[in-house]
Amino acid sequence: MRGADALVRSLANAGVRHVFALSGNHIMSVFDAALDARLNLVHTRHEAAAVHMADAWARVTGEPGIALVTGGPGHANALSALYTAQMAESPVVLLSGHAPHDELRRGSFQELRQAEMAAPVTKSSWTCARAADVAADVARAVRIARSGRPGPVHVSLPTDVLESAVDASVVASVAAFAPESCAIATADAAAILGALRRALRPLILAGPASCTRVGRRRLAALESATGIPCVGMESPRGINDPCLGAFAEILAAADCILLVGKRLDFTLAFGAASAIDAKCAILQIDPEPAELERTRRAVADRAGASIVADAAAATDALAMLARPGPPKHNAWRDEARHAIAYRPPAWDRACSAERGKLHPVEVCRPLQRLLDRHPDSVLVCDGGEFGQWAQACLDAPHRVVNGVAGSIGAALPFALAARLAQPEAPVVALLGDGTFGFHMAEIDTALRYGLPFVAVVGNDARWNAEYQIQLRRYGARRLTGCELRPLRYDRLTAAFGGHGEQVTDAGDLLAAVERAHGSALPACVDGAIEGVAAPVVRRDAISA
Ligand SMILES: Cc1ncc(C[n+]2csc(CCOP(=O)(O)OP(=O)(O)O)c2C)c(N)n1
Ligand SMILES: [Mg+2]
Repeated sequence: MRGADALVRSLANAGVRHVFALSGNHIMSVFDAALDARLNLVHTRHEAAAVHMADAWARVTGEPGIALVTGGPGHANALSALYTAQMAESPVVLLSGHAPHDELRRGSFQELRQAEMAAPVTKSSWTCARAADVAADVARAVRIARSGRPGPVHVSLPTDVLESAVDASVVASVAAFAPESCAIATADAAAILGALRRALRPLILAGPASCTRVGRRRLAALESATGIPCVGMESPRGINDPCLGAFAEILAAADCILLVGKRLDFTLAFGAASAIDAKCAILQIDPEPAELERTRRAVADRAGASIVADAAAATDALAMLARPGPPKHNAWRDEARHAIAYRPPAWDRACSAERGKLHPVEVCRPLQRLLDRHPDSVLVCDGGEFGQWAQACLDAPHRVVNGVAGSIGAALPFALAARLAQPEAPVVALLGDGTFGFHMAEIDTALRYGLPFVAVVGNDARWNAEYQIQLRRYGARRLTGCELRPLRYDRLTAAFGGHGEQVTDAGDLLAAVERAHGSALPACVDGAIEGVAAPVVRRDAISA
């Protein structure tokens, strides 16, 4: 048995079924070993796409997502996608081939300080020291990725580690992959519930890891047990996330906020009085002491309980301990739910001022019918302004959005991995035209592996988010360089062998999307849209 065999057997024993990979000299032993294990390699067209797929797989299934790339440039290509997974709190493990130990610092082929490069975008990052450790290392990587605040982990695998002989006894046990847990003490949970009950307008905010389907169910259970509004936040728009409607009003009115695994970062204006009332008490439960310390520094005068515990387990523990809240909270909760569900009535009449073009709302709204058809539907949203409209207009049991990272480009790999995770449900990805270009070669991967999805492109022939910044900041006479050509992304998809249609009339959209879904191919519906700014939802008006 080689190190590579110990690696794949350990993964397969632990229940890993798919590894998202891109081949290269350093890792061909792993490809070879996978043949004999029950491990499917999804061979992608770009290393970042492989990591994005592992990320989406993790978010949709709750299982760890594993990516495998080659050393040097393969590893470097993968790194950007780790940032998206890190900010989304997604348990991803990146395994990268690596130059052999005995050639290091001698100018080995594709030699690179890989672990150091990956360190800032991972929870932990190291190079496997010897073949006998490889199985234990991968198990430890998965364990770290899933423990505490979930997130990516990297292990570099030198070729000597993968190709040397090892004893079969080194194969890792299933238990070695299990996450470590940090529960909340009952007394701490009771104290927090007490503080929330005493408040007039309490609010519970959760982070990106709580925005998966399982996470949202957990939050809904806590809301129904406590009667206190529980809100998951996963957008770089933070309090201006249009998918949270008029939430900013509620946040500003709250007098006691519990952060559960939610960072007091830029998404909450660092706790500034512009977003959160200067007298509002801030309680926090977080797996990372450093995060608690950061909050205490930011809001020293109003920091309440500050507890080290896992967010998911603490959410469940609070729900278990909670008694029905005082009646005063019912009206507040209804008010919060009403604000979050609010969308400007004008959206119902939204239509484009330009002939042959659609308003983003006209593209998004009809798709809800398709998403509602299945209990496991997946909604993927990505891109600039169009992605914001999509998130604001649509919902589905699984939402995979580009997230707090604010990094565009992952939609097609996300959709492909979501299809692998949900073989029967509609998988609909909404993305901008600029965003489509990042990973369009993955349409080929989708075809090779039989993984259909429907991509709906809001095509405004622009990097509109940046165009809108130029317009706001520098004025209409200083617009520069953000135009794209009116490319036909439907035709590009058809050229790959997929299904493609263009829509220029709102009335044709649903039928086109139905045909795309029915084609059982990776499909693109190109919606020619007017490039309008993303919405900022306020109850009195929509401002851009
Ligand atoms: C990886 C990455 N590169 C660049 C950006 C900056 N950026 C944000 S939105 C955007 C434009 C996206 O264009 P498109 O996908 O067409 O969406 P639109 O805004 O036009 O609706 C750009 C360049 C980013 N957020 N992430
Ligand atoms: Mg665009």
